[in-house]
Amino acid sequence: MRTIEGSLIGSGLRFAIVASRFNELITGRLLDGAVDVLTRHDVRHQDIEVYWVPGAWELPLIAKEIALAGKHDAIIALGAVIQGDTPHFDYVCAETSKGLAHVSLDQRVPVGFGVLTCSNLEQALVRAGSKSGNKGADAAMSALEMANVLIAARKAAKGEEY
Ligand code: INI
Repeated sequence: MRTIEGSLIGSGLRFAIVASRFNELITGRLLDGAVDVLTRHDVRHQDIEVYWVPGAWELPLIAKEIALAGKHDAIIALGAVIQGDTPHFDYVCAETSKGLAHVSLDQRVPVGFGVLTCSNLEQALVRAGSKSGNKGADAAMSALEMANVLIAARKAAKGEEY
């Protein structure tokens, strides 16, 4: 039996974070959480690039552009979509999540999904660094593990040491 898994070692890996300005009170905290996880796992500051977009809807396009450039081992997408009185929320959530999934699968790059989809601001706040942790940090942790497991899987597929 052989097991292929990703370490949580970040040295030498490069990450792009795409964050949306909409609900920046929340997304700023998600960004802090993501950067904190990466740097605590030895990712160098110069190996982290942060891109800002207007809203969650715009995350997939910039994520795709980053993926196509091929300079990063993983992308972390951060956003906060909060329900209003109209179905707008559903469209933004659906297309953002679908778009990011497409980027990941089509471009074969890990995309950490740190997009909150909440009923109200309070729900978002508890997921952005208080009672329910920090989903930006969680997305960064997943991206770190995925970057490493993808490297290992590619080596294993070529019969190399991983
Ligand atoms: N964008 C968000 O990131 N969060 C929201 O809660 C939100 N709401 O509620 O409207 C939102 N809308 C903007 C959208 O992402 C686009 O930026 C906008 O439609 C322009 O393309």
